[in-house]
Amino acid sequence: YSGALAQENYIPTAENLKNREEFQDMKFGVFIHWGIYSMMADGEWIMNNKNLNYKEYALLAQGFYPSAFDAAKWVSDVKASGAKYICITSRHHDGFSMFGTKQSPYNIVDATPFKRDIIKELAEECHKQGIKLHFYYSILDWSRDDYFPIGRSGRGVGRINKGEWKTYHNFMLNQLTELLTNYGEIGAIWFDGMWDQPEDFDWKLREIYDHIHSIQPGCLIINNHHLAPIEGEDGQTFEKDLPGQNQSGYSSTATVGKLPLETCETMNHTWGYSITDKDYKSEKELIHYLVKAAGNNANLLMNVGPRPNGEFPDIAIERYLAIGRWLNEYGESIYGTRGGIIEPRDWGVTTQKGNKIYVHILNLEDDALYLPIQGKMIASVKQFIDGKPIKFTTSEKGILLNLNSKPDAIDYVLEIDMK
Ligand code: H79
Repeated sequence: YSGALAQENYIPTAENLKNREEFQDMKFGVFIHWGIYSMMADGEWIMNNKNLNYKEYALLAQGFYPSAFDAAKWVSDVKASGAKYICITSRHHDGFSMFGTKQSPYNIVDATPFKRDIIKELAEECHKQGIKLHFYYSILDWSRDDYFPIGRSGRGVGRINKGEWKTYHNFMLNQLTELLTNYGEIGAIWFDGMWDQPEDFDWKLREIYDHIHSIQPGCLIINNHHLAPIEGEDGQTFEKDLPGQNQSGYSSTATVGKLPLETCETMNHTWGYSITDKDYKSEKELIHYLVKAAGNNANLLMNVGPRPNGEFPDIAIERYLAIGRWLNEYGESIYGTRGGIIEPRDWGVTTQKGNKIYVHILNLEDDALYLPIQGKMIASVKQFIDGKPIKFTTSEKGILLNLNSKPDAIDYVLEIDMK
């Protein structure tokens, strides 16, 4: 955005800065992709991928009745996973609002027989059970004529370009007002979809960002644009990437800035519910990704796509509970930590908190490990799980740990107490 506002530096409030620290301390969140697309059971992009006429697609809403939806169950399952926050799709690319909005009848309260504001029920349960709530919000829209011009996606779905960007922009501002006034304290607004327009497109982001901060100054603004942070943002997220890597291929300029970091990932292959995709990452792979995120100084936001009836798929619950059991034992080496003083390695990562360094050994074929930490700085090295001391020898620049045998735990964690 090249307007006058862009010249001014954004100065986050003290509350916002505090929230950034708390956000980083949480380390693990649950992403929820749920919408009327869930009924098609083939991911959240089905309208685009199958070139569905958007008016016919919209009729799906009339059959949306998630009879098993239970916000209390969702939030207690999330808590059992060890996650500290939820980010839910308030409105995805299809343009359907999963909350009770006055800005368009195309929403869960007005367009479905269910008529319940599931975002309201979820917000109340999150506040009650002490889970932070973030809202995913698509900045592009495949249903509205005033989302102009039609971008790279959502073509061929029967839309007419009317060229009323201003009304679309106001629509978003008004919806954000609703999201930030009707549901209590919101931890973050999480934008997605900027890739839909050319890079020089003027989204008037700074107006949107300032609008959000004028309502809830403490609310973090995160935008999944895979660019360097833009003025007004409070965090940086990387879809399917550890910060700075470019495995997803969404960006070749994924500059890692100084803001709190997050990575989001799917357990299977789609974000929205898929009835055919049962290829779930293993418990070990998921825990490794969480640990690697922490070692890269980032949170992990791990997705679930609930069924059309409102339940989390059984495998997703199993995996969340497995992560939760692991965090019950090892959480101290994850929560509240920051990326370690040693850069991520092939064998694993380090995290740190206060005068403690946690060494997370994920893949090591040896029974010894060299760490570039000066021996004279070290008070003790022990196994995290039982406090058993680890012998080491010191060289000029570092220490060589004697592990006795090749580590075989999912994550063999050592605790180094620094002097
Ligand atoms: O909400 C989930 C996905 O639906 C959404 N982000 C996560 C969190 C997402 N949308 N798109 N993508 C992820 C990947 C983007 C692919 C693209 Fe393209 C490749 C955009 C531009 C090039 C496909 C091809 C769409 C336009 C051209």
